[in-house]
Amino acid sequence: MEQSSSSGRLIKAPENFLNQDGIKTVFAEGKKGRRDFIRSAFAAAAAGAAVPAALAQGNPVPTEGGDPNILNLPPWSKGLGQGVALNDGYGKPSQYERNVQRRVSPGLTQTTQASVSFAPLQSLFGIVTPSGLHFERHHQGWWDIDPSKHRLMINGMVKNPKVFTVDEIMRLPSVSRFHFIECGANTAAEWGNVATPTVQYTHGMLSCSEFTGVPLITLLEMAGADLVNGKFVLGEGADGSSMTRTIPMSLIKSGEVFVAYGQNGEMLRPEQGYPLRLIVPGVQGVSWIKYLRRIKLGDMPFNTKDESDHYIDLLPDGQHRQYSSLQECKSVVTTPSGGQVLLDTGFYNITGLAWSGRGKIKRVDVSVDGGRNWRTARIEGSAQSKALTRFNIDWVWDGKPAIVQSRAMDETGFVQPTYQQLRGVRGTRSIYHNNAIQSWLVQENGEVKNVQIS
Ligand SMILES: Nc1nc2c(c(=O)[nH]1)N[C@H]1C(S)=C(S)[C@@H](COP(=O)(O)O)O[C@H]1N2
Ligand SMILES: [Mo]
Repeated sequence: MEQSSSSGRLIKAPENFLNQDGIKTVFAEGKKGRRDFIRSAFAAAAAGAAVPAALAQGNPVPTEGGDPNILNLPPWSKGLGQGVALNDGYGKPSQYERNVQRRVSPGLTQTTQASVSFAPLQSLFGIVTPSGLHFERHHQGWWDIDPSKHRLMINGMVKNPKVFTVDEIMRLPSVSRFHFIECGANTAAEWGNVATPTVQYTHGMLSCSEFTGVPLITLLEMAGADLVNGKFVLGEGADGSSMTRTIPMSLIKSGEVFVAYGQNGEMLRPEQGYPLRLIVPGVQGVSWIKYLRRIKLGDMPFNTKDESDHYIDLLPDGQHRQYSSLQECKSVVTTPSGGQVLLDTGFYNITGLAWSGRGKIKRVDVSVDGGRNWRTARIEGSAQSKALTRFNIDWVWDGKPAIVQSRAMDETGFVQPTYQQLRGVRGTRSIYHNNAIQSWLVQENGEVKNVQIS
């Protein structure tokens, strides 16, 4: 296990979150002085008081004989640092953060090459997924397409079929919006009581970025679309997967769906569909067509392979549910989560993410006793529609086993279900759209495990 970079963060040391095998993590520093300090803090927190400012700021606490990190002047205080970090013209994270990685699940069967990588949700703050850590799902591999050779065609029920170059699209009025993307198969293994070890593998087919692009309705109008009879569009990708999906005009007319070229302030990453990708807020990832090359307007759903054979839900009565595209209200605690270790009792900040394909997150409740009692968490900043929403809540761990859960509610009043409620409607044979409440068991020895409780 790598040692902490001693950043002074008392509650967690993200640089320690994942060791080489990506499972075990360290959660807090175990130094005696700090322990005592935290102890006095949790009495206050338990009484409902605010966390003392010194703890919140992570002030160093003297150790016996003096802290060598204070007494000895480090090299970086004495010498000349490096020149500008040009590298190859693009900055990189600290070497001490190299365990924060996308990972390929050991539990997934691989064919010739890996086709899914999971985002390290346990190591991320706020709501934005750094572009280099965005999850990936490729049905036929990814490409770095030369934008000068890429075209987007608009055809079907339009008066003037049009072909756009990337430059032409970038001249049009643009929007920039934060949205989450979640693969419909996120959390799929948990249907079968598999209990994947970490939140990276249970929920890591989820990311959130600020995307920039042009509303699809603008392009359709430029092509003279029949907005009366045209009810659905087909989106098609340029990669070998022939990824095609039906998107209802209701989402497009509202201006919500857009053709993106930007992601987190720069051009899309190749893995995310450079140079053009469809953004379909609130809808499962598969409809967010990467390498977008065609939009066809029609008057009925297209019933393509990726919506007739795949991405359908087998219900308890044996019927398949089709076009269940919306990602329902869901949340997960990312700290503490599976694979992490609490090294001591005392104060912890429970934190996590909530999101809903129906709009804004209104409230997130957190339980530390397996759902018997709930407290309402603080929502960080103002919740944005169909974007990840960060929540935090104070917790003082008394060293006894605890089951940590979060339950989100969106602005429509939809409440995230328990496994029992979800299975009551959906049965147990589904793959997609598992939005049940996740439980993390904190054991007496501080180890955190994925458990399912009904
Ligand atoms: N052209 C194309 N678009 C695609 C895919 C693909 O394989 N090819 N995969 C889809 C699926 S199933 C998901 S979940 C998301 C994944 O997006 P990401 O790789 O940017 O995370 O892209 C969707 N769009
Ligand atoms: Mo997906």
